[in-house]
Amino acid sequence: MKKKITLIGAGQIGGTLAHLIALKELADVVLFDVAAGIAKGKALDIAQSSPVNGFNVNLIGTDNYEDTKNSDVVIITAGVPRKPGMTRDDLLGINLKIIKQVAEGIKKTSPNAFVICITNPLDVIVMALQKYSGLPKNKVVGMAGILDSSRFIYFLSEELKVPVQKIKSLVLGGHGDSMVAMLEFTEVLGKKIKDLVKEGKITSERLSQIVERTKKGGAEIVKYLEKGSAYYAPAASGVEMAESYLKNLKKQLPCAAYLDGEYGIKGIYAGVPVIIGSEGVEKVVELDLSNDEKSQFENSINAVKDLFDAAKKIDSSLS
Ligand code: A3D
Repeated sequence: MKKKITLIGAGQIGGTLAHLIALKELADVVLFDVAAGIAKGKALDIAQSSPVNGFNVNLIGTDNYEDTKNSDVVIITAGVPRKPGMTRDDLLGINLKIIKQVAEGIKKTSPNAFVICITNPLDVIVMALQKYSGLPKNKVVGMAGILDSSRFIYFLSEELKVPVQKIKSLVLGGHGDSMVAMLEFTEVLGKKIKDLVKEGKITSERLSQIVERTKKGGAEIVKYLEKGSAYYAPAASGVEMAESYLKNLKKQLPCAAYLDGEYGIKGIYAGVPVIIGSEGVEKVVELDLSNDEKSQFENSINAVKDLFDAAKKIDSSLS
């Protein structure tokens, strides 16, 4: 039987998700948006490309949660994106309200779905989504680390003139300026990046600049676009998570997952490597972090905690 993916939010990322899912024939797609016309228009437009691209996927647009019923995967991008000069945290108040509505909608219609949240500020919104919906913590997860890691890998590949496929890395922690590029786990052509620094292939200053550019990777695009934020790479990252779940690929992917003592942290969502398979988040992978990475990671977790405290002030039901 064909799988069903619902996309809550049919904006820039939602539309791109729908297109990628259709091209991959991953599942039938329901595009849901409070602006029903946008959801219907994009679903129809993508469906009309099926004779050209030769995919066989059913696409519909709607503003009715009944149409999303019994989805296998729900990907949430409902909310407001950043405008130039805004931080992700500036979106908190408005996106919390939106996510509360969404949580109620999916809890009623797709309680067994694997739910991927993309709405910012990511770590706090995914945590609020889990609390509002009451869905199991292993089935509610946030997308950010794949995107941040992908940006870092791309920048390194440009700098070192090495294909992206030959670079391994991961970016962990909260999805904000405190995110941590894990240099001990960064390898280029099988060599640790730190050894490339020692060999003089890249200076530590240049590497630091690339890490900084990665942290500000979202803002760089917001500045160019002027109206809205990145969507191609975020959508590609969301699809990778959905695919690993639907096909039980058990890929290890950096995602915002609920921490229950892993890395010495309890009761909060943050970016860590996880295994995604048919049970959802099947395992949080605990890496042996260096002291420096550990302290940067803890610093990032504290930033997420502070923002969650701010969320609790906005809505006391999150306490
Ligand atoms: P945009 O193109 O504005 O689409 C958002 C859509 O959500 C709009 O079509 C709205 O009509 C819709 N919407 C608003 N309220 C509701 C609701 N209650 N129910 C259903 N739909 C609703 O934004 P976008 O697609 O560019 O970005 C979506 C979100 O993703 C924003 O919060 C961004 O900040 C965030 N984002 C996250 C990342 C991460 O890496 C985590 C990257 C890029 C963007």
